[in-house]
Amino acid sequence: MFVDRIKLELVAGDGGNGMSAFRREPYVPLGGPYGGDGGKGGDIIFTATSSKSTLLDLRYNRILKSERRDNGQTKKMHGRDGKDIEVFVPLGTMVKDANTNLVIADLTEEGQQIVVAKGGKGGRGNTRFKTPKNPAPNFAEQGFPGEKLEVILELKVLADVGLVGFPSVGKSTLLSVITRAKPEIADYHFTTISPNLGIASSKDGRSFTVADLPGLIEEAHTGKGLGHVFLRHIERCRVLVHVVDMGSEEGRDPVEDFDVINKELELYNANLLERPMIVGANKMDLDDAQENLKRFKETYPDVEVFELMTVVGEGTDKLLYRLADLLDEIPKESMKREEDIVVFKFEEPEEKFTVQKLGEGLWQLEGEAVVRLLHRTNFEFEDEVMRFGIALKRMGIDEKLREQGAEHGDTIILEDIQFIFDEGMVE
Ligand SMILES: Nc1nc2c(ncn2[C@@H]2O[C@H](COP(=O)(O)OP(=O)(O)OP(=O)(O)O)[C@@H](O)[C@H]2O)c(=O)[nH]1
Ligand SMILES: [Mg+2]
Repeated sequence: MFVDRIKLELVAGDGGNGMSAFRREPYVPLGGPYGGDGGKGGDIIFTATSSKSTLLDLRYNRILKSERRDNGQTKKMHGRDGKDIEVFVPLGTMVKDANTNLVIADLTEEGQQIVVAKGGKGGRGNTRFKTPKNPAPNFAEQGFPGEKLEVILELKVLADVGLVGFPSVGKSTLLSVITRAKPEIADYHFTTISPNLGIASSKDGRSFTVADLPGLIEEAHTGKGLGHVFLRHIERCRVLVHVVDMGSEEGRDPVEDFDVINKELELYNANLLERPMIVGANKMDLDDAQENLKRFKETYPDVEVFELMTVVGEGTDKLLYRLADLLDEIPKESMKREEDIVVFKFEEPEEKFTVQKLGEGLWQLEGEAVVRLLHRTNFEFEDEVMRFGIALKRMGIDEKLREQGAEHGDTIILEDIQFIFDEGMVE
């Protein structure tokens, strides 16, 4: 089966904690802070490669986790960084955020890379917090969490040529005679339920990829039949071959068929009709074919038509030449996607705090941001203490304390310090 949509859970490694340590050496009497930074967590990186053509292997490993990282060490030693995970995906893979559906990356070029889930930064060791006011800080930062997200990988078939048309008109048969692909061929509708891809070449050796797409029907653009799922693939083809059952084998009128399918393409994406399209007039061996063809040409005088009897492989050489010529004229760049690509940016997780009642008049305050603030404050200085209080208030901590029933004079514990809840403090 051609896997073209897959959901993955990504968990990037957490950063290591910073170290709080002091220099203790016999002949260094006032040894300063000596703790190193924690290492950075591993990233999860996606890389496009032409050596892969499906997302199949990713099916077996739905959760990808990169390494969490070492803590900082004494002697200012930096913790080792976590190993990155590199995920190889075929050209044309689109990575979307599963929750927002935003496009994170569109990997279309060989070697193109993007960090999709970023590992957490390492916490800073106490060496980094040394200031003239506080030459011996006895604290270090915790490592930051790595990013977690769910993504959807979508592979749009990167085919030069897409075969479109009603079911059972002979698209798969055509693919089977011009490439080595072995798609299922049968006289019932929707034999092809996912696209098949093959490589065709003209007699003078110009090769290109051809995708046989599942049959379209009226209202396909609204999801009828195999609907949207497959119209998606058509968007990426540089040239379309509209296969028509000129023999009218199933009693439909090929002149109408052509119009119905074109409308569906247009309703799905108006740009599709601007794409070069030629007609493969198939089943020319059937009785009504010649007459239908005459009518078809009269109705659509500007459309380029190639007569085919794919079942015996007739008419395909000329078609392949023409396709190779058309493809030569269309630069690959012109097929870049029109939509805006939103490049994903890592943002620090939202900083929050929690307030918990420990006992009568006793509260515990926790949270990454407050701890960071605490570490930045030197309580020996009145103005720093003041600034600390104001910052807590701005973060909404006073309000939260009050909400939970704290009163003026209560004791607040934050890490290893205690302070008094002072309602009188003004900004
Ligand atoms: N008489 C005749 N029959 C053909 C020709 N080409 C294909 N067929 C027959 O048409 C039927 C449908 O062919 P497929 O190639 O499976 O059609 P398809 O367009 O891929 O159909 P879906 O996958 O259902 O969309 C099969 O029974 C083929 O043998 C042809 O040139 N002449
Ligand atoms: Mg088919």
